[in-house]
Amino acid sequence: MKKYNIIFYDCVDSTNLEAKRNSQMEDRTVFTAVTQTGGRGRLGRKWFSDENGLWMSVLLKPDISPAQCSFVTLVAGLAVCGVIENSGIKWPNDIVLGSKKVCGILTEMSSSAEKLNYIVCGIGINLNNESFPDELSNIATSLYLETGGKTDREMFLNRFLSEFEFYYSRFVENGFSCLADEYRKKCITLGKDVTIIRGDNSYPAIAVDINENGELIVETENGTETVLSGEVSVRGIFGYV
Ligand code: BT5
Repeated sequence: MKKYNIIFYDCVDSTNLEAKRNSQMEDRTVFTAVTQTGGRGRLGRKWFSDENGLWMSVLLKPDISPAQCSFVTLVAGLAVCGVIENSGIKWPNDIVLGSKKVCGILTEMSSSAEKLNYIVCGIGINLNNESFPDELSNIATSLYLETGGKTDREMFLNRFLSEFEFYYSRFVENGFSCLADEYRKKCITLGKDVTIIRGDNSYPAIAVDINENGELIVETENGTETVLSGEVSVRGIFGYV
């Protein structure tokens, strides 16, 4: 396996920000912290990051186009699912255990014109939380809450990196299409009634497929639509999943 250079911190604002501040470092450098004071989700949302989880960001410098960057979220999702038995992927970036979110992924990139400078793939996994703040208790779960066992952070990190390298190297060499079938199998969104939320506008749809570009295909009353990641939120009609 290619070597990952891992940097451990007690506390940072956000491991994604720390990775971006150190983007001159080598490909496959991992920034991980026990706690984050400003953990970030997508679209400026907050990510709850106390001392019970694994918060990490992987700095990557692949020879791919900026347009392919969003695949890295899907690749990381497959890797997390490889470590957490019985978990599934809520397209595109949540890992679900039971019926709640155990992990979120935030992939960011820097590019100039057609050239990718770097990707930072941030992954947050709730490991040993015995409870969550009220506002998250309907959405969030931890490995401990679902399995009853406590998980060693470093052991999980090493297992994750070996799964990540497995999927990531295949993606960089052959493109996402070679992983699309496996992603479909893990994707719990497929076959579900969902609500597509585009800004202020929301409407019902049925999620029917993930295409070779990693996009979600939905059926709406106006026909078939392709949904790009980052463009919309997808919610099950009966709740989070
Ligand atoms: C995400 O955003 O799910 C991406 C989360 C990425 C976190 C990692 S941790 C390491 C790295 N450093 C960072 O600063 N970030 C990355 P999104 O899909 O926007 O979901 C955010 C929503 O998830 C919030 O609005 C809450 O509803 C919920 N949430 C917040 N903290 C949570 C937690 N610990 N577990 C489960 N759900 C949470």
